Amino acid sequence: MNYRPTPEDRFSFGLWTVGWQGRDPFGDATRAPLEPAEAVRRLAELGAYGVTFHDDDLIPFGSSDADRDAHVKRFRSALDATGLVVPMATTNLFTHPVFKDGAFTANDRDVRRYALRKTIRNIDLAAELGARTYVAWGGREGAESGAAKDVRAALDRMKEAFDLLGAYVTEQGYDLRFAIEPKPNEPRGDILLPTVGHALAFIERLERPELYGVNPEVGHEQMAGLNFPHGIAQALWSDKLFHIDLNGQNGIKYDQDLRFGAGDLRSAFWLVDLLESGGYDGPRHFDFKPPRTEDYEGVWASAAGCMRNYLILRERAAAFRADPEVRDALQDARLHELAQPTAEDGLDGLLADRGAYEDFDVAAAAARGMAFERLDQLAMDHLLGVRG
Ligand SMILES: [Mn+2]
Repeated sequence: MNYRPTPEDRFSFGLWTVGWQGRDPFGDATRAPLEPAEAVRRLAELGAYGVTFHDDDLIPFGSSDADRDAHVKRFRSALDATGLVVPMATTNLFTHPVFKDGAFTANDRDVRRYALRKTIRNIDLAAELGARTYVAWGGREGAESGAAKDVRAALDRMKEAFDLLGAYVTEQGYDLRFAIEPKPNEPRGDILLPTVGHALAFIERLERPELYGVNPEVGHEQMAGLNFPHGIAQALWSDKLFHIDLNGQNGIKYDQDLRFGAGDLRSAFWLVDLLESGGYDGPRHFDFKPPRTEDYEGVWASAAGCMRNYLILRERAAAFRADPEVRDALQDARLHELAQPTAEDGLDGLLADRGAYEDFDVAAAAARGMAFERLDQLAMDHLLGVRG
């Protein structure tokens, strides 16, 4: 295997990932700005198929209409020259100080109205560039203190914002769905819709729930100590995995945004196994930050590493599933029983079945081993590359 990515692998990158200059809360930029058109060319050379953007990544905040058109034109020519597509776009509602208390849930009504107009303006551009998914990450929607935010009122405003945006894309006839991106904290002390589960529950309260899904990010769920593949499985089960942000994170700490495969490698293995077998057909989108130690050579090495690790894990997961010994171990672990309904005989059948209770040998069932360790070691052997 050469692990060389091709457009068929559907790898995409945010402009803000390879374009991150390395500015962090403690230090200034370590890299010069990267022209969006240059990012497009380099990503295409590396084998990516798509590029995504926040409005402000492409068009610096405050640009005149003429400058805006020129930026879009340069970007579009780079897309045309390379064949890269724009599967997703999103809005920056967090960098400018006006959003210091949030955007859709800022206490100030004028800020909320401005945030909606800024979003709608970029939705028009997203649709024009052919994007099918519009991500919404509300990094500033939250609080550091108790009384400062009435969370129930804020959720009312959040619902109002998404309902308005859903009405807008419907009225315009855009083929565009929203993907809400959860994150527990950072930059706010606590962010609203902190996990995949919170977002899934919120979506069901919207006027057009079919228009909204989730865009889970590996590191964001892991910052909350959660099992990322489990969250993805529930999103898939709910038909709500509209998009995904792949990266790496080492446990519960600040948002590391490492390249995909760095951080929790076992979790990454199970994630790829799930994405490849679970019916997800969207982009494999990387939302990472090449560490600020790197120059641009390191940036491209980091981007290439994201795709390479995905392809290696995809191969390892396929080998794991194809291994006859794994099939035996899955049998011993009784996965096929979990796939069976518990009471296909219905409630009456269950209540009439003495074997289910009166005659059930509890002690024998309790004594059965589950044989999970052998199964997991086989996965480890495949992941570590010591089997087939
Ligand atoms: Mn992140």
